[in-house]
Amino acid sequence: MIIMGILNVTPDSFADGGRHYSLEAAVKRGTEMISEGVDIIDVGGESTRPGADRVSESEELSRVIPVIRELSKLGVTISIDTMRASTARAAVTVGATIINDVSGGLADPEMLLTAAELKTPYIAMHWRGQSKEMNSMAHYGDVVADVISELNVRVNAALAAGINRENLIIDPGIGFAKDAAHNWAIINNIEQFVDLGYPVLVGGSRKRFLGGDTPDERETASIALTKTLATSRIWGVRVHSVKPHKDVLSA
Ligand code: PMM
Repeated sequence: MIIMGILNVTPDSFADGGRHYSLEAAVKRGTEMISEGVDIIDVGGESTRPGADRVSESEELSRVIPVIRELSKLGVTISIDTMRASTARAAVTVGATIINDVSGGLADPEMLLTAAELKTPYIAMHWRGQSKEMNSMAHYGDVVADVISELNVRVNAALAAGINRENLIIDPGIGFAKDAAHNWAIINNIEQFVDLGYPVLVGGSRKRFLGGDTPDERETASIALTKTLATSRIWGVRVHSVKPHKDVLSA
């Protein structure tokens, strides 16, 4: 199972906001993750925590591009966490090789076509709406069946836009328009997502459904979650700390 290390170059991400906001701090953390054995570094410049405001394209670019340019010199695989096609394109130009779109192509009508043209792997996450409104969208009949069927729609849209089947990765979008019970139902039925036939990424690290008052207090639960998921057939986990997750995988 691969470990995707989170590098949010933002002042306000829920768990690591402000910690890697300068170029220097972000490159330092990226270098640390490489020494800890990270497989992919996921660089993002826009917080998607519930209630967050959008950032402008120019602000997003000024946060992520210098960091990707520096880290790609170190030879690590980099994904760009963005909902904007233009940001994805700019990131790929300076060395990112994977596009991670939390909106699964819904936020920007150009995204799927851009990913198809760039021929990079594309992570399509389950999403129902922007951070400002997503908590009010957490209504499901059967959450597992509903998320699978909505993800299927995104997969078909991606294929129709010309993204190669081999380049598609899916993600159930833990915490996005979902309450704690929804998130646990998805995790407990994660094999049903694997059965769709695409690599599955799960991003539960330090999210609220794990309990605890602060993101840092959810670290132990995050590592336990990775340990549990390691017994499934998923492709990877998206996490804040790298070494503890690597350690439970090799234990
Ligand atoms: N979660 C966040 C941001 N990007 N990308 C994917 N593919 N899956 C996720 O679950 C996901 C994501 C929000 O968490 P963060 O603020 O810690 O980055």
